Amino acid sequence: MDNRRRKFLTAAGGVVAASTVARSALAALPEIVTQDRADTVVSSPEHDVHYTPVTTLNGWTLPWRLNEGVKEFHLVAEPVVRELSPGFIAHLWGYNGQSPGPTIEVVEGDQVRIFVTNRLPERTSVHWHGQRLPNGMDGVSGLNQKAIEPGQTFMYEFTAKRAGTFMYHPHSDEMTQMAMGMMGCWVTHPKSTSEAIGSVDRDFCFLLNAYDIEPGSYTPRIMTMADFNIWTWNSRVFPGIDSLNVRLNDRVRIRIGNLTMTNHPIHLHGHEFEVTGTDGGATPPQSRWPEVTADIAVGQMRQIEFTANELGDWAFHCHKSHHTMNAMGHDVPTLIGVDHRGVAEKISDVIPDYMVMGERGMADMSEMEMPLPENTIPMMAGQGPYGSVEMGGMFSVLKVREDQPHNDYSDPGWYQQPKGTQARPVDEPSPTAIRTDQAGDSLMSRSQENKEAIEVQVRKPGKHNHS
Ligand SMILES: [Cu+2]
Repeated sequence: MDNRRRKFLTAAGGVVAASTVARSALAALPEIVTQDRADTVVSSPEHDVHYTPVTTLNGWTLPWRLNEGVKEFHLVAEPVVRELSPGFIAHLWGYNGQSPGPTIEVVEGDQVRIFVTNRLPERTSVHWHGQRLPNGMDGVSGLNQKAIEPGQTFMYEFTAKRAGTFMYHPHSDEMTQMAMGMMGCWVTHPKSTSEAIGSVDRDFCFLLNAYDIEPGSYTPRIMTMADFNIWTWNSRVFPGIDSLNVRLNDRVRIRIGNLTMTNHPIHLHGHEFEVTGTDGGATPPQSRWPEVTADIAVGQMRQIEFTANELGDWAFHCHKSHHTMNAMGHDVPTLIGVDHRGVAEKISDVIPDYMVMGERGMADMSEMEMPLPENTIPMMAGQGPYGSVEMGGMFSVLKVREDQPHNDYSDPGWYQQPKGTQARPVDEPSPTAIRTDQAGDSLMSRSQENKEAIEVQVRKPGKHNHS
């Protein structure tokens, strides 16, 4: 959570780039850079760049080296330990120490060479989702290339022809490898800005992914097709997802890719945005319209943009309510309205730790001191300044502040509501409901009167000829 430390680490990590690599070393494979934590690492490019570098939520950007005009990257496919939220870890597969893998960030027209080393127990390949490239570089094992066997390194090489938002993921035993967390973002910045791709002050990216991890276990079940219980952004769940911290009036771009098995309507509070790009490139400006929720289907990417001109802490989340819920929120019977008095005591005689769940709704679950199995997370765990946010999973906060310095992505803390601008309790006693007796009665009697007539019409169509 300490951005100053993060920035320092990135600056140190960035040393891998061009100038420091001796000529003789360029014959060898590029150095392997790995990341051991799930913090958001703010990119600070070594050289002046004409674009705002992308910030990967709870992720990082892979350093490259320049080898005779070619940007060289080294991805390592390997088992990783990922912290999904503080205190909750998963044994996943990913790249360079994390799942998702690092973001690859280049400029339109760059010649790119990516070395992929396979340290998994099975073969793999990498597909560069959405890119224009030679057919043999598309990464479908068996179709475009031989699979990368464990221990092998393959080289992919192509020109980043089109500016836009892309993903990368295996195209070899996909079901297993994607269920285990193998994926990453790819951003190609335009050579220069245009009407279709303007400049922004903040540029964020993340992938939607999901896991099926039994409470108390560490490894996702890979055969699951629909019944996932951990809904994540970049393999993190709220409150483990960092907030998006911006300055008032910043132009903000967020790139979101979906590699789960279902669609996610991503909803932003307090602002309207436009979808300025898809996985096929920038959307023509004439085709854009304002909205507050963008549905992102499986395999799609959407790039949204808005001006952050409302101060505050604005919720930003998937609108499928089960996707803002962590494990333990599933397969629980509905007990609203059921009176449990006495029942819990009786059951406790047989099952010691028995607890009644959800008789007044599920909100209590967020504050319940329920004994959890080892290594899981309460279904709704995030705390806000006014109590539990009663959310988990795919949820974060857009923090808009007047004094957030440019290029500073650190968390400014909770928003202080100006006096008199917050919903508050009212002390007046609630008046008795006005019963609209007359209207109610007449509606009731009318429906009684009509009942027979309707039944007749239904039973004997055509026999009631009023003409
Ligand atoms: Cu969702």
